[in-house]
Amino acid sequence: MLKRFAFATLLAAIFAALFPLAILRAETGSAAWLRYAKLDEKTAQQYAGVPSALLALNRQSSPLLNSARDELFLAFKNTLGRTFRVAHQLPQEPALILGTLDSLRELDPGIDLPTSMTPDGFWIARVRVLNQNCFVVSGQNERGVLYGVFALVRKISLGESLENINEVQNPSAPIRWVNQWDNLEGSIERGYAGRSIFFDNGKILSSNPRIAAYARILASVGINGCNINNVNANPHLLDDENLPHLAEIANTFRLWGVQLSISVNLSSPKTTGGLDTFDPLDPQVAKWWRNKVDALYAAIPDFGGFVVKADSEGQLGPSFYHRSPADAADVIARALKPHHGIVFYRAFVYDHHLDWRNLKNDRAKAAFDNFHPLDGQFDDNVIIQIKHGPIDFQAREPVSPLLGALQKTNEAIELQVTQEYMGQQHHLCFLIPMWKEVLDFDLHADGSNSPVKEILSGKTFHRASNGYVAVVNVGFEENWLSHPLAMSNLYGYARLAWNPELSSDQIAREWTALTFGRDPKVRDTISSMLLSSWHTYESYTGPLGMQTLTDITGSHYGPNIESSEENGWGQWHRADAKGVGMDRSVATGTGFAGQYSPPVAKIYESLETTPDDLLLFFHHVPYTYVLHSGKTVVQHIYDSHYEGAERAAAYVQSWQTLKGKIDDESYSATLDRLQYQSGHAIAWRDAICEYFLKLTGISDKGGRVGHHPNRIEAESMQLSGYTAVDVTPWENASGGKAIECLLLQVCSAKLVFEGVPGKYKIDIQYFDIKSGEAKYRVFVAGKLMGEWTANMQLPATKIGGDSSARHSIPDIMIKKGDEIRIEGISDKDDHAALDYIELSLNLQR
Ligand code: GCW
Repeated sequence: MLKRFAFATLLAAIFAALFPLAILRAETGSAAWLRYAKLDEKTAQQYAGVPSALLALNRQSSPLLNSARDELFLAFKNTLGRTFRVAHQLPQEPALILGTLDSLRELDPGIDLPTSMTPDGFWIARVRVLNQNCFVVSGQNERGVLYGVFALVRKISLGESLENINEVQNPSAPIRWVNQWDNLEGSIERGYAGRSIFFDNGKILSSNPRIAAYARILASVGINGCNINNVNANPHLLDDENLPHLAEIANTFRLWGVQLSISVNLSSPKTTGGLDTFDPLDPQVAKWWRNKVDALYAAIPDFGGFVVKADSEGQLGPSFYHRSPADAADVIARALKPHHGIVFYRAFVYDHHLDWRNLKNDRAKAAFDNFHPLDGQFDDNVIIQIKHGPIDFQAREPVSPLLGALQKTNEAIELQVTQEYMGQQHHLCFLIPMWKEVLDFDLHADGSNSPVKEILSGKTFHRASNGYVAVVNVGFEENWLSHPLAMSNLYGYARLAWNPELSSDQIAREWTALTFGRDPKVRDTISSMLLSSWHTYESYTGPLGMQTLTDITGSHYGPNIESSEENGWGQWHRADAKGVGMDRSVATGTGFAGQYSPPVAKIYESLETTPDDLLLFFHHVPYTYVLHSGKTVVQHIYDSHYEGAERAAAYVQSWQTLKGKIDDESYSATLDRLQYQSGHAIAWRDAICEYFLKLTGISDKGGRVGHHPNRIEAESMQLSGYTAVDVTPWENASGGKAIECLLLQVCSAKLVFEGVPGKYKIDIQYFDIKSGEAKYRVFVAGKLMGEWTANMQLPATKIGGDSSARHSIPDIMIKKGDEIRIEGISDKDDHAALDYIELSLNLQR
């Protein structure tokens, strides 16, 4: 047996040597961008001058510096095949020195150190130390040293030159956090990559190795804090028996310079704390928070603080006692203050029982209305955490006016890496270009030039604790975020929080090279897909600032246009037969535009100056209104959905050009997602276009909407076992109908082909319900041409916009008189439902 194994290994080695392409390792994605793939000889050669002696200036054993040193060893070994000789004092030869600025100064009081460094900043340089030519990786603090190491090894992985390097980098802002919305029982609110890595069944998974792996990934891109539980907080996390487990997580995080924080429920003093009140102005309540916080800090001396969601979406808050968010934030902040802890108080406070009939009501106004009057009343260890747009992570929103309105209060922007409204990691949607637009947007907050990124860096209003938070929601799936390209959003978020001046292009190219290698073809193809993907998604979901047009009261995934209307949630687009859009002007609408500073308000107040892509966010117009582009609103809706769906289909083709250039696992997993996305984009396109065609009665100049010459509705086929059903809302199935197999047997739908003989692509639009794995088979002239199982794990409980999916079979020869038959076998709630088939003649020879 052993012999056989050795022989196989030998064969594999010979094979790998002969066919270098074949050694593309199978990858799970668990290493994210820290793969440290081996560099080719030539690239590796340029790092020959990096010294092999390593001096770590590590006076006491410091966990952070140990991590920095270990990371350096690992990266050099894997990328360059090199190892270091560890020195305990400066050797008589060039050395790589790791240490803080202070420890360098101690080693060589004459050393020329940079003077411009801020906490967490780092310095990488070739410099003379005690008359030796050395290579220094230093930090303003220990975390900075670790960040310097990660920056150095990133440069090496990217093949960048280190010659004459002398580089100082400081973070743009001190707050660079992530939030997880993990529940104690192990699910993750708006998480799309499996169960929680932190909790299961009410228990804290404190020794789960994934926690350390996550912390390392976060540290590698400069993230310095992580809030681990859902903002809809379970008060029991604060129970005494949980503290040792939280402490264990903090110990793990500490190795990577990541501070731990948790979400707390403002009603805890009453719900779990034994008091009969949670009134923030009650002295007993203040005492309760002090005691809790003191106990926490006794267990975790560097605990970060709390995140608070209150008076929002059913969470209790200070309004219960007619107190303000400042009263609530400050009582907790004062308990944390002696320990240097902070409170992130979320500005996502709105009434979700708004009267939709009142045209002056507007959820978009809520954050500003609630928090702007309190500016100056928050303690200095409170940070107001503000979603980037005034609604809720839609495909396109204007920048939240509150970001420019808090001048005497700390603030952090909240972004969303988890793709709640952006395709839930089943769709490719790289969000960096969207965030860049937000960060570059000039709010004219202090009269002149004040882009959001400068407000967040604290520069505009001289705030010491501003910054960035992103809701990430990684899960137990090996590659963290499920879609193999989705980690680009976490990478990009962190890179922007560190340096918002980086371009989307640079971020996309860096991430691609680190994740899939430096082959120029791979790098160009993937980064260009990433860069266009947000616009693509926006085009086939909700363009012109209409919002995502998704199922607002359900999954937030597939199309459901009317779900936004006639309810209190306030995500209205106000589409009726005559016009569409929310009038948010001051003159005739809700007045939201007036929350911006005058130069910005002026732009949005007028129809003429509002940019097309936000038109319907700010104005209600007839469908025949002509955009700056020269198109009418309704024609734009049609065109953008068709263009978006075409672009989604083109991603499949682009990706297919990479076969053999990246590892097979990542290649096929991504291909599956992109193929699914292109089918779902068609479902989106048709739902929105057919809806507006019916509503407006205005036909599509391109003649596409309502005309599907290649399409055969399943309900019009000859059915055996299948039954035709009406789909609600009607636009989520072609013709408003589908067929489903309610019997415990094979059902079938068939037709006799009477068209032009030739090679066809057969597209089958079917429905994939989460619970159950229905099976499908396609026969042409009695021959099996394709089969698949509906097991995509979509957030779908019924036939409709969430479940609509497409399976394509290319190049099938079909002759006149051939029978085309689809068979379906249901499983649990998945009734092998079918919408239609399309037969497209392959015109290429
Ligand atoms: O958009 C909503 C989400 C909720 C989330 C909330 C929030 C955690 O649908 O799931 O709750 O935002 O940000 O608090």
